[in-house]
Amino acid sequence: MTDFGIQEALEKLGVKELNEGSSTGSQWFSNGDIIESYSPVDGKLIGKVKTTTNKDYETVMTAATSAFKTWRTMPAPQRGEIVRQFGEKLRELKEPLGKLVSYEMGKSYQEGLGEVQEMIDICDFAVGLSRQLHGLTMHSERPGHRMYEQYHPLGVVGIISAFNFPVAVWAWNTALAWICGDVCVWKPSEKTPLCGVACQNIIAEVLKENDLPEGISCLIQGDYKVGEMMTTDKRVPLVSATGSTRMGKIVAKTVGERLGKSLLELGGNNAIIVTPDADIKMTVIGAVFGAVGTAGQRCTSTRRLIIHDSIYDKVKNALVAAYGQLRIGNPLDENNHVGPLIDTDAVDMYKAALDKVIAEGGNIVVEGGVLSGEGYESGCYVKPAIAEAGNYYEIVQHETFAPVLYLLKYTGDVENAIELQNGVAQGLSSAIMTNNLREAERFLSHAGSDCGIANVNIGTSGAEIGGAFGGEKETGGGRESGSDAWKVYMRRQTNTINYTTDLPLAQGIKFDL
Ligand code: UN1
Repeated sequence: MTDFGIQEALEKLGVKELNEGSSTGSQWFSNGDIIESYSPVDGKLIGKVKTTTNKDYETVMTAATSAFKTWRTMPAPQRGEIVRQFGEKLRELKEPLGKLVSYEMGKSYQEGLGEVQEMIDICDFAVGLSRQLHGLTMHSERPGHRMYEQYHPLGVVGIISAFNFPVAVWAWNTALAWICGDVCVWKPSEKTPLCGVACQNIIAEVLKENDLPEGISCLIQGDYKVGEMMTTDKRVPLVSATGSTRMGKIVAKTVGERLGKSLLELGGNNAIIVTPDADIKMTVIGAVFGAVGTAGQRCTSTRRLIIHDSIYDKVKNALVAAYGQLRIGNPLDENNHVGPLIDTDAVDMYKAALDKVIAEGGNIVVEGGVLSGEGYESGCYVKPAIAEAGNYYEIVQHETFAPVLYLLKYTGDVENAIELQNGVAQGLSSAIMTNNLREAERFLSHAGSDCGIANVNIGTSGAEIGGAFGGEKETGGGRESGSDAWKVYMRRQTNTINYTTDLPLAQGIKFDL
């Protein structure tokens, strides 16, 4: 059987020798317990890494804090040049890295490549931004005074990322943090540690070629206990964390207790509203990709479809027909649409969700189930399922990280659909399918969607890096990636300069000596 070029990809990324070893960066070594990374694609062991101990963490932090002293004094456009070189290396290694993402995480090879493309895009964005870290000037109330504000680097930025975007989310954070003058310490998901090693190898080479300290980019490995080393550490002024709402609440509390900053990208419960004026063909493509792409494991995956009763059966039938065409199997084989879930725990959660929706009164319209037999040996392949449900069901209110789509019906005005769409605890991504201008504008208005992302005539997933990415309510409120998301990686300083020989006080206060 072909290995789809996996061994070659691992070699190109310098990840292969890890079958024996324990590297978590080319400069330092971890000494903790071993994490074995098994592929959900075929259940095989890909490699091992050692987790970061408290002592290792101190080594990393010493490297990071000392690197910050060099890095922050380099002009931002020169830091941009380093990020440009990193983007170039990613272009060269796009295929092997996309392949590793696909093999270690389980998303389709196309989506693996797409993820590396997001990394390249954010590098390009950051390079341009490195000449645009603009502050403001304002007029002082005092004569002969100048007042302005500027942005300075923060320090060490801690990044905790999730398995579902094992490389891109790190790049969204680091590319911006680096041009802002920060250094980064990254804890990738313990489910995708080798993607972390591959990325570290790439940036370490760029830093070495430029005679810069590797501490500018550091890697630590392990589960939440290793993450806690950063969340409790005063030397880490900003912790950017992507993952479950449960995890985010713990991070926010721990970082908040020491008055640090946290940037949270947590769960979504994303819906598409389908109005009577929707283009059904576009709706089906958007909904199916949103629900089954990445096997339903994106924060932006479509979990709910809110369909007007006048077109409900038509949309439902079109969806059932489309689901009938889906090919489930090895994600490296480009003939397949849906790959495996990340692990068998995720499969158990998927099964529990289907049981729960039935128990709560739901009606299954596309049957789920776990696949077995040839090609499905890892036990992680499941059938995408569709259930008719009520928005108030406990399970519908909950984010299940799997390809389970709930169909909800609305009657009357689009307001009723918007109410259902907003009627969950999460607030990440949302969409409306309509050719009716009034409905679209109402959805986008202040009385419309309460999510961080609101789309018209596209699905909920597949956001571009140019916009700020993130959501409200239990999604955590953070914004990453494009627009002015860079500001969170810097500290703002207001400066007032007196160029006279008098010292007038603000607010006209007199203080004569
Ligand atoms: C995530 O699911 O954690 O819009 C991020 C998207 C991707 C990012 C998703 N560009 O689906």
